[in-house]
Amino acid sequence: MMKRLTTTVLLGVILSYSCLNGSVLAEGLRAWGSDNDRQVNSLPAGTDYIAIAAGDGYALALKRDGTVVAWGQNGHGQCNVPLGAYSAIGAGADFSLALRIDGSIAVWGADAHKQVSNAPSGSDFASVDGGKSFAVALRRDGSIVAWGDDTHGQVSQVPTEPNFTAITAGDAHVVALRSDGTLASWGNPAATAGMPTNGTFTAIAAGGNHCLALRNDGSIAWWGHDRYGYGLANVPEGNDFVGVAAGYLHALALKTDGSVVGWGAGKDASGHPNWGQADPPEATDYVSIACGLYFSLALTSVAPRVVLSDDFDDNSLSGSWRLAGDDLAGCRMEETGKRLELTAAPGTGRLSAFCLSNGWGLDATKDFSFCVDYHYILSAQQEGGVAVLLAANDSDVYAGYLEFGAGACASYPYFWHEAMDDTVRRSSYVRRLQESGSLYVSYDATRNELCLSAAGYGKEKALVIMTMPAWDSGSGQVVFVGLGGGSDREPIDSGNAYLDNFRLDSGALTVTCLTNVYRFWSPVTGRHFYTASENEKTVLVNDYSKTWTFEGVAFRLATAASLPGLAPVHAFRSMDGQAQFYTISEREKDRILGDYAHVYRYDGVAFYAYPQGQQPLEARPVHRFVSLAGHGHLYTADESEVSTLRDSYSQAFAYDGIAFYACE
Ligand SMILES: [Ca+2]
Ligand SMILES: [Ca+2]
Repeated sequence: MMKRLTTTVLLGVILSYSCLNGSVLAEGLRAWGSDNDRQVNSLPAGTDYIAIAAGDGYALALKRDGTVVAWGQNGHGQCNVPLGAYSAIGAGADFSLALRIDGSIAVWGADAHKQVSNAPSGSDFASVDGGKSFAVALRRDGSIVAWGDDTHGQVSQVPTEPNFTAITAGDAHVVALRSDGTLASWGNPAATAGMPTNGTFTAIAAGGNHCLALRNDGSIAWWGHDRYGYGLANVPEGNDFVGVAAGYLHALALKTDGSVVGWGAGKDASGHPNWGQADPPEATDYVSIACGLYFSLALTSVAPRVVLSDDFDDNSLSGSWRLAGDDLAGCRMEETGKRLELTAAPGTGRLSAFCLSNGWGLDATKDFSFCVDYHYILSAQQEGGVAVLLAANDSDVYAGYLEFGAGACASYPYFWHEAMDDTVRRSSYVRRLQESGSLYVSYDATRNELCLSAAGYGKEKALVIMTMPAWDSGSGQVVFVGLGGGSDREPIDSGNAYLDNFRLDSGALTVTCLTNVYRFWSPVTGRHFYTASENEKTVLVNDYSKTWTFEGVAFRLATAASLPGLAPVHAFRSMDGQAQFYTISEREKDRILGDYAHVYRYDGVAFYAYPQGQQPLEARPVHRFVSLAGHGHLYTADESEVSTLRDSYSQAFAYDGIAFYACE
């Protein structure tokens, strides 16, 4: 087997994404091709990656906070990232490079040609890359330095001029880009032969024995040697490319639409060295690309977290809301006529009804903004109005709340707001001219400034500016949203008062209806057992401790489908009651109901979690393993347990992938 180098580079690939207000674009990892060293299937979790680099059988990723993670082949310690904060990374065949935030170079891993121990000192470096057994670095002044193996002059033939803007190392050669857009390459003559000498280029990549460059018209140039005839010269045509990457025997290009094409070895997966490394998963969320020896790696954009909105059009209240109020019989708020309508029967005293956020709240340590359309018809007979509500406590909204809305009394229509906390009650009225419009609520957490408006978000448009009321809240920094209104003794007819098109435009949602899922292990049967029931947990701990060892909280899941993206997790139990099985996949559920009805009985929806692809940024993957000794399934959100099981217990447990994403 040819164990040669590979390298990768991704260069200045900047795509623009439109994201929803206030959301931060995060980037995740995707890999494909050979998984011999688990470089593909053991990708680090999480998002917030800003750069990637791929070595022979391992890879590096840089996070926004300056940490570097490494995974895959670690025979030379290339994955043992030294502690520190970094600003750039590069991968050699089996050694790693990174720039510390002070601009100095860190190198670790294989050192056969002193590619680690001979790294230059100084703190004026802008980028680094590794070849098979040598490395190259670009200084901030545009000059280049190389060290390590010099068999092909890849170190000694470095141009001395200081006008380079990018470097990339192949097996035993280097491609560099000058500030005027021209190319330079040196080292292994076979790999550098045929370099274009005309034209202007914007990106470069160096592979095993070949090179790639992106012309400023968006097309791709290739040169070098296709040693084993894998069709490296078959570069894709077109002028819509924004990035290139080169592996040992394959190549990738990133297109303006966020898709990736591959060519060379591994277009299909029909045997060595065809591992599918040049066959990227079809998607348009690619941000940048890198090639390893027989695998490929990419940064992908992660959709901004789902923002809650509701047009109230289907005439049934979604799981995001629940009805509340002091007299729902006399005064109703219901989704009907494609809106959230308030009606009231003639009654005595003040009646109110509202839809309250069901199991979600807004994190008031961060900014938030939301709006809702209103309509309240002018009528001399009616008193009351429609309102948005912020509450401190979702089980007792009257413990502390703020209401802001539109209403009318016998003489005139008005906006009002009312803040309630322990001791102070404030009300104020402002005349309004329109019977229909929008209510806007926005909060600036830094200034602790809450703006209430009928004209838009922010201080400039506010009717009322106030600090967040000092509620004595049981929920910490979470506030709950309500939509509703009320009547003061007078009937409200259908169509006279309603709210519509709720939209959360920014803000962090907090799931508030979470439950602990406890895990037990039986030394008798070797099985794991999960329960969200405090009673069951207490009974097992107190009365069955010989049979069941308590292992603590496994993860925390939602008890209601309170947020967009949450889906039911179905529970099954074996006929003898000993084995449990959970799935979020409706298809898997149906298959078990159909094909395994003699093994499992359906226990219903146990809780709610996120299926892969719908999870918010902070959700935690729950991994599923199956016991090879027939002891059922194991679920864990503990990444170190996942590693231990995969590294040391692969004879006992087979990894079954991510089952679902837990809220915490
Ligand atoms: Ca509507
Ligand atoms: Ca609805």
